[in-house]
Amino acid sequence: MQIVTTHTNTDFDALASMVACTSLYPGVHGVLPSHVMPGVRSFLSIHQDLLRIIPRKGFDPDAVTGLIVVDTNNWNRLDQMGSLAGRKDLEIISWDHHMEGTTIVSDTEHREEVGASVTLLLEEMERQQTPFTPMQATLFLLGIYDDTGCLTFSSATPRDARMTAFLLENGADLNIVSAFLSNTIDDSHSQVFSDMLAHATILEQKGMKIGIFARPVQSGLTLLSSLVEKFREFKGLDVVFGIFSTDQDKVMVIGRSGPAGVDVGAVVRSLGGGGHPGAGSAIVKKADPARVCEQVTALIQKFRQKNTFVRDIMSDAVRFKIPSSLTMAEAGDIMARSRINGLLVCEEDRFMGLLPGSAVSGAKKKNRLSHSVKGFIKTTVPAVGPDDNARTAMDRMNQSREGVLPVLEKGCLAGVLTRGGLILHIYEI
Ligand SMILES: [Mn+2]
Repeated sequence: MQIVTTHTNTDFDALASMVACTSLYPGVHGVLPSHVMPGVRSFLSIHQDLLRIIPRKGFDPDAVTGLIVVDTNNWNRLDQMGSLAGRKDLEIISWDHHMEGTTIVSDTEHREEVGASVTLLLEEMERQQTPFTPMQATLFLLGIYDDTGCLTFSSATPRDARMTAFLLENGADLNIVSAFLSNTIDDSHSQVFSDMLAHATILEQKGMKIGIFARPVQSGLTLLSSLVEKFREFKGLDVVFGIFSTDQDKVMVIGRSGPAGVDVGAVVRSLGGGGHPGAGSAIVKKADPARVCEQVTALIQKFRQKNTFVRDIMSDAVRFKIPSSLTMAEAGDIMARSRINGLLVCEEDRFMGLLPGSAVSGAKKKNRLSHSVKGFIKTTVPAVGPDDNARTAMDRMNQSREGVLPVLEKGCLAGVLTRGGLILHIYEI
């Protein structure tokens, strides 16, 4: 018997990939792990009879002659399939988008860095013109959306978007998709979330905002990972780690990070788990929660994403810098000529303040163009230091009306950061 199986805590990408395999490989049966995510559970409660899937419970691995593994490449993440690991006669095919932590050696490997495993399978199905139903299209789309945050995570690729279009062209139902993706939380999860709000430690290190929450929780909570993600969004953090202890010797570590945070996958792999740069988890057995918390804190330092500092993206202030001896008329000329909306006024190198374009038009109206710029400068303006990171610069830029941030070092003008310069950085042009 040839089977396809996937990781425990099965998510929609894993289920969708299994179902795609049952279409792509005739006669293959899906073997579903005992623990599946709640959204997947409720999807299955309605659709199970339409899928060629049997439960893990009561299934005999000895009957397996061919194995397809989807959405993982690690024996430990399968539901008790370890007995197959040493079988030399077994042909193994894998379809996966996890690039690290491989323990399953397969005969045929389809492994590429895309947002969802099912994307790889869908490309193959499109190529082979494998037929599928609108219900399956809907499940496949749930798989892509679940793993890519509806194509918003940085792990999403154009290939995932292309397959999204392919599925929408072939009957995927967005109403059903959104119904299953919205995972409202029950009272016991709400309790954990309010605990997080009250007790999480929030740190700011070199411009990276980190949240760490380490508390015991009751067992059986299945949506802890969405709580961690919701908490990150809610508090506007770069990275959040939830360290949940359910009993004395088992600690669950769940991490979520934005692009300016850490490589969560690398952190949790160091703890024996798995994941991507943006999301991952690990279960540490026989562990002291306080010790795990220390480990996570150290790993955050080790695997933080490369940071860009203001000094890397600032430009020379020469176009923006004027001496305080100029008149408003002279300053107005410079602004018009250079098409800039804010000048940085200095005495020697000492930064005095910013002269906004609006001050020049105001002076013109009131016939004060012959006055010195000194009386018109704004002395308290948003500014950055060369060692601030790009994220801080972005926050400050939000506060700047002129789109010009002076870069100050000990009160002196070290450079300038413009809106345009920041855009070039964000889009890596
Ligand atoms: Mn996946």
